[in-house]
Amino acid sequence: MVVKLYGAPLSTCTRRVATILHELQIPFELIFVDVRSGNNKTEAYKKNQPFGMIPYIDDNGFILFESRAIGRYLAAMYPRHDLIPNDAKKNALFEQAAAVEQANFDPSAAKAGWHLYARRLGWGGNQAEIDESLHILEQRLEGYELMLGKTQYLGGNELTLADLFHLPYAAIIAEDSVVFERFPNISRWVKSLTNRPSWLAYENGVVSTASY
Ligand SMILES: N[C@@H](CCC(=O)N[C@@H](CS)C(=O)NCC(=O)O)C(=O)O
Repeated sequence: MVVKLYGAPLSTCTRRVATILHELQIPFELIFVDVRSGNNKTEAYKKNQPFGMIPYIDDNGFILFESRAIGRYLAAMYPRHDLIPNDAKKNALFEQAAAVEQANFDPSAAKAGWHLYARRLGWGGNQAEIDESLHILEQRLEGYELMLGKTQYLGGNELTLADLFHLPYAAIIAEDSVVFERFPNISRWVKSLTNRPSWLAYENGVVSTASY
């Protein structure tokens, strides 16, 4: 049975998982969860995702939520261990990069990304929230620029899951704002991520993928 991905085609976190599935060449079935109708808030749904959010996966009865945890599980279960290096030092640098994403990128980037995306889709999007979160993000990007001046990717010279975790908010911010433009190393890095086939595959929305 293929991995079942419960989510929505245009959901950012669903696309993060789909991109990782694609990187790992794991076939999957997208099971649409209609969040606009509140299908993610039912008692039945919360048995699998207690916070009533998307996405989660069902891998032959193994249920897992949180997009980054799903990515780590998939990389551990299926071949292609370079996405989470085994070597102790490379692994430590991967963990450092993953922690950097959670501490220095996601809090402001997710907020900015969400409002920019809502604006793009015509669902609103609050300009004050965009401005404030991009201002905070820009300060954190100084550190990113220094890190990416030393290595190709955030955890070293090879792509790891930590880089992929930055998608999709990095892609939305790159398209709908100018905040990365004064950082040449960040611009190069974001471009290298958004040009990956795994990211481009779902640019019109996540779809079930039976083969690669
Ligand atoms: N930290 C979670 C965040 C999940 C999340 O924010 N999901 C959004 C869609 S991208 C959602 O379910 N929104 C609907 C809701 O909260 O009701 C993850 O990475 O999986």
